[in-house]
Amino acid sequence: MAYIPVMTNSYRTSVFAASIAGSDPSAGAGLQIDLKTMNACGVWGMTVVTALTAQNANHVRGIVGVDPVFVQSQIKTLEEDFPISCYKTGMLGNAPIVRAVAKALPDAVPIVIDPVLISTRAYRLTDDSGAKALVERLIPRAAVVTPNIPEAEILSGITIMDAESMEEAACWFLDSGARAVVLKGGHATFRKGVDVFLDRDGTRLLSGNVYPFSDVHGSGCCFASAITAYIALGCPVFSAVKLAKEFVDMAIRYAVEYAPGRFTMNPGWREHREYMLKFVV
Ligand code: PXL
Repeated sequence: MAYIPVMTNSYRTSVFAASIAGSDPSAGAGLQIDLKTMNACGVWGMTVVTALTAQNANHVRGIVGVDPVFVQSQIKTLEEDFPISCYKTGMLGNAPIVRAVAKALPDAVPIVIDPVLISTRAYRLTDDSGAKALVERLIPRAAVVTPNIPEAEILSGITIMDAESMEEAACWFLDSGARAVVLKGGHATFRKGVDVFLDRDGTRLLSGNVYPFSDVHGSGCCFASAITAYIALGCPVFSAVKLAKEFVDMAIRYAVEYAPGRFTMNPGWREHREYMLKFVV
């Protein structure tokens, strides 16, 4: 029997990031894709569960919210042991959970807020009072907030129908206290695929590739988790957003058709690409 030396890596040398979000058992979105993304981007991802969903590639059949006191306890317990460098919030579900998260999060740590309200298949994931609490309690603390167009419309009350109203909606997030916003252009009927990034230095437009699949499941979760990982690793917010766009572009290019005609993000695109080069080419 051979003696195999093992390289150990002290947890003190790891960089930690945590996602506070709902579970998607199909692993195409929610906590599961967040964890895969953070891992692929080089940080140790952690998860705080806010809700359980019963869902597959086509339907969300049920949602059960976690007791807000227990959500708070999950965050506080992690904080006792781990120097978490950046938090991400996703599906929070309702106002009591949003308030519990706002109370438990430490002041000094950057927070990336993906204001998840509606699923890719149009199921409501956070109710109206939850959306209101998000605006009052969490958006003012965001290092960056990453709404898509329907979410920005619900939160800001601004109808987005052209480039000008999109920039007006982006400004609304800064006026609400966020330090930066990426308003994603994937749902736009004008200037499709162009995101608006806004911080106190002004507006920057970020364009990306447009792919032949529509609504790839988990794209918003994957994007916000990649931003979270890069901020945890020390990137300034705008650089983290640009790197996350590159990561997401590849995760879409290697999207997995996990049910007929249903595509989901592939944060494991690097391994996938290596495998294709080794065995398929
Ligand atoms: O993609 C948004 C999203 C976020 N979080 C959970 C989800 C979904 C979409 O279905 O299920 C738990």
